[in-house]
Amino acid sequence: TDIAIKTALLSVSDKTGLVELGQALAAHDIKLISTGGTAKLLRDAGLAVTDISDFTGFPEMMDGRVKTLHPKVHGGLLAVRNNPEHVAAMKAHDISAIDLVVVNLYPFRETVAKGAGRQEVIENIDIGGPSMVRSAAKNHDHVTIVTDPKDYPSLISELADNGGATTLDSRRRFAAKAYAATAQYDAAISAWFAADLKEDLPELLTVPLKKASALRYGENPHQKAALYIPTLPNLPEWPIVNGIAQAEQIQGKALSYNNYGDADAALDLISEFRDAAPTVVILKHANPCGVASGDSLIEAYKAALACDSVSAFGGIIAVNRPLDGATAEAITSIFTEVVVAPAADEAAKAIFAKKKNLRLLITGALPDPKRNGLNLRSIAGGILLQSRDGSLLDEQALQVVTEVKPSEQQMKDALFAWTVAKHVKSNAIVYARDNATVGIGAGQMNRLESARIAAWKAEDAAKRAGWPESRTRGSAVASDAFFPFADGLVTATEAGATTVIQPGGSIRDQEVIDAANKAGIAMIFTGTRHFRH
Ligand code: 93A
Repeated sequence: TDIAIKTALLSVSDKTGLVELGQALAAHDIKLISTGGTAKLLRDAGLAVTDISDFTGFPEMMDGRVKTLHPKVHGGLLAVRNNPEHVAAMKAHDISAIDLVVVNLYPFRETVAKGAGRQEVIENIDIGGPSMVRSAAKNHDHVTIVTDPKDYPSLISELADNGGATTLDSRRRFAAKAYAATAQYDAAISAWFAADLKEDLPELLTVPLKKASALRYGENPHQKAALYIPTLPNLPEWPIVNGIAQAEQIQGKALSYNNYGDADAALDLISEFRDAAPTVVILKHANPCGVASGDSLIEAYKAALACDSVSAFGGIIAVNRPLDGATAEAITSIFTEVVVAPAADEAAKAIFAKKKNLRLLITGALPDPKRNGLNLRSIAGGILLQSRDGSLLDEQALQVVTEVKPSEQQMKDALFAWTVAKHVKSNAIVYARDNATVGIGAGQMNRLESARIAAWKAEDAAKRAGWPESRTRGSAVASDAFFPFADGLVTATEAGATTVIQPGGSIRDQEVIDAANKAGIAMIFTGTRHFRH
């Protein structure tokens, strides 16, 4: 099953390592055939090359659109060498065998990414290249196909060790990689069409994904897991952003499956504060357990921690400013799993260096919270796809529905609570005061219980800290969806909330408004809900 290479066809856009490969092939007396630019480079390096037009007997034509699309090429690739009929056909039509194909394709993705116009993008859809890749890969019993310059060294050493021949095992591996490459290539083209046609959710979802790293395990140790990242061109509808998957890990153990999910949720929330005062998010199990803004990161961290210092143990932290030494010092005073920051100064890095397990992720500039995007979720037998919840507030839609109007600070607190509530699992109730959350109720099956839990947690925090009263007194409370009954709102007012922000839209809205008026508090309707399941 070892096949000695006698003839090689080289046609590459990325010319990295080409000359070294050509020299290695020539050293085995392998005949080289090449297309225009590739042939020129090999020839300039002093190698003997047959032009593809001499091989096919046809000129390269139509701006290079037709170079290798010829029966002499595809017959030479597809012929089964030990099939008498195939051999007879080769003889009859003067087709000679091609044993090795080295191809990489027109840079379609890169052309889209650099913002090229439609015509240039279309011209960079490679046709002849993928055709050769597919022909050679199909016939891997006889033909070797290499599509990635990173594989040249292993090909060169295999030929050296194996007397100029390749093994079936390596031809199969190269073939599998080759089909993955053409599949990704076509998926990128299809995604570009969907974006060009302004299809938010395309007819056929083709997101080419590449395994970026194997994870130790999934949500639990008995589950397998890996991180895949899209290899799409940068499209307005599906923009590639500085996400957690792209963040640079400065130190600490490898990220786990759960770390990725939590760090992503933390980054998503801190991004809402991209243009705000210094802000810190503390998060556990995809839910924030403290968020605060302040005059400095350290102040914001202390205020965020005060919301729920118990849950913060083993938490994920995200900040919206370059991390400084003082904040790093405070963070390391309790066990923390992951810290996500746009940047970190030397002092902060030095402090973290002492905590070997702490993972520090540097994201660069925080992504735009309002950006387009897609959310995927798998269900048994399918995948649910939705556009990202990029909206936050339509200031025009805000409506004060009570006799009492919120003060400026109450409005500020209400909007702060609303922003955080968007990132809390439903049913979400968030109390906030003085630019900090003071009680968060997450993930309950009814809204009343989320309101109770949040108030209870605030009370518990006050007891622990020795404050005279719960900080829900005088707070604003946000609900991610409307109150279906007045009871949730009553619980919040009993806890001392003086402002409520919620979408509105329940058939019992009037009941809820009446309860707010009776309690003498202000209520704001946003007109938008933010379920997060
Ligand atoms: O325009 S094509 O789709 N038509 C072809 O027949 C063809 N054959 C090879 N593109 C074609 N190629 C591509 O040309 C290869 O995939 C490779 O990317 C590129 C190499 O061209 P050159 O050797 O002139 O730089």
